[in-house]
Amino acid sequence: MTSDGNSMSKKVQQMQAFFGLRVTGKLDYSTMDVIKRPRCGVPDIANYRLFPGEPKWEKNTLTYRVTKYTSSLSNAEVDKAVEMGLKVWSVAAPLNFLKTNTGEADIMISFQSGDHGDSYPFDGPRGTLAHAFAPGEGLGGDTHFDNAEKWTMGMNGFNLFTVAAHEFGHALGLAHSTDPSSLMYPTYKYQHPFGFRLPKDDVKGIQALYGNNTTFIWSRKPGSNVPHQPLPKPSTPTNPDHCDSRFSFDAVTMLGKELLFFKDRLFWRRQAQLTTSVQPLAITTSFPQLMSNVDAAYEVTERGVAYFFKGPHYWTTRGFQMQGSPRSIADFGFPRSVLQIDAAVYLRDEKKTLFFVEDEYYSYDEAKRKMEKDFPKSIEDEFSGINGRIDAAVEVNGYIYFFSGPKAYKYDKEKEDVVNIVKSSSWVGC
Ligand code: TQI
Ligand code: CA
Ligand code: ZN
Ligand code: ZN
Repeated sequence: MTSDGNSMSKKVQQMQAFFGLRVTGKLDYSTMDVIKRPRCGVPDIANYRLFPGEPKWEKNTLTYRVTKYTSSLSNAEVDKAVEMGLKVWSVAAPLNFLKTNTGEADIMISFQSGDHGDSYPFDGPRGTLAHAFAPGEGLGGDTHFDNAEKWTMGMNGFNLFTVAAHEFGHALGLAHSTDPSSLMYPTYKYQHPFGFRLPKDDVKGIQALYGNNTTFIWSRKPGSNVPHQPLPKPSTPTNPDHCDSRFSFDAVTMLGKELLFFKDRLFWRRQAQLTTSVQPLAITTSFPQLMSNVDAAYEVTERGVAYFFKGPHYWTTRGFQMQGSPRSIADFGFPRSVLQIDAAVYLRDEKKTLFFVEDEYYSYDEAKRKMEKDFPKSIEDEFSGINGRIDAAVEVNGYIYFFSGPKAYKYDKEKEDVVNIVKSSSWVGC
């Protein structure tokens, strides 16, 4: 259980405390009961363990906050290690993590020395490295790191990403695994943060608690290299697959006072302020020229003109009225290499349209009708909290909503950060 193998009794005590057992420091029957597990070599046997009572979070979006940093690393390094340690879990299960800098977060993270008020004092260098509380109110989910350790971003000392990823497993409800290749196996082994893939056993564990995420709709644009799997058949006729938690959009735009959502051959229209359930229509009923699979759309409110993008072409409309024939997206000043746009959003105050192409974006000055110089820029660098490809984007009440796979991010331009994440499908009444 320990990083250095000594102080067995202390470890037993600690484990007993974590499992809510009587703290004796001795390996009695009830303690053995908790740790013993069939260790058979049969493949495909799950080795992960949950905590007694199987505590888990009853919501998918959790907040976290680092309240006390360490002198071993810069705050930015700690933030990065924490973000990456959480991401390990959010790519495996439908979980979202939102960073906050104020108030009470679900997962309060801090570096602590010795006694720190939770009756699990730290023990100086080595021995206990960190601990996390299982999901729940108050201390639940909170994660403490022993400030006496030499925390590093590399291979020397203790790698913060490695320990954080393990602790967050506990904070989400996973106990230790008996699979030596798992992240939740109780032996420290340096894990390289970049390109880290959560071992199978840990994936099984987190999905046992939160269900499975799905990787497949993340990039479903034509030309994307991810193979398409059909969505599973809806279980009831009144539960069409746009209510599937994996549902994503192709394009979203305002059109007059309405919001339009496009997906394959369908679109939904709803009032911006209402969240009543809406029925999809065939795109051909309103925009016969577009047919299906719209890549991006935006409206320049003041002009009353909207633009729809599909491959290297775009169409112009006034409301639902199509204007003329399709033109080339080269009109906007894109480099020749851009043959398709992922998403577009018109920013009303700035009078600029942002175009998202793979992991970069362009800014188009609608007043000058000119692409701005110094673009493209990296989406990840400029929009904190947004990563991966963007499917669709729209501005409503001054917030930018980014749709990326099954997730919709509410982005606050002033705070320069994501302030909420919901399921994309919730925008069409699911
Ligand atoms: N801290 C223990 C841990 O998080 C706390 C602990 C001991 C515990 N027994 C437990 C938590 C039983 C839940 C259930 O595992 S630790 C590793 C290791 C530690 C150990 O400081 O010993 C890591 C912290 F062993 F996996 F490397 C992080 Cl990664
Ligand atoms: Ca220690
Ligand atoms: Zn603590
Ligand atoms: Zn552990």
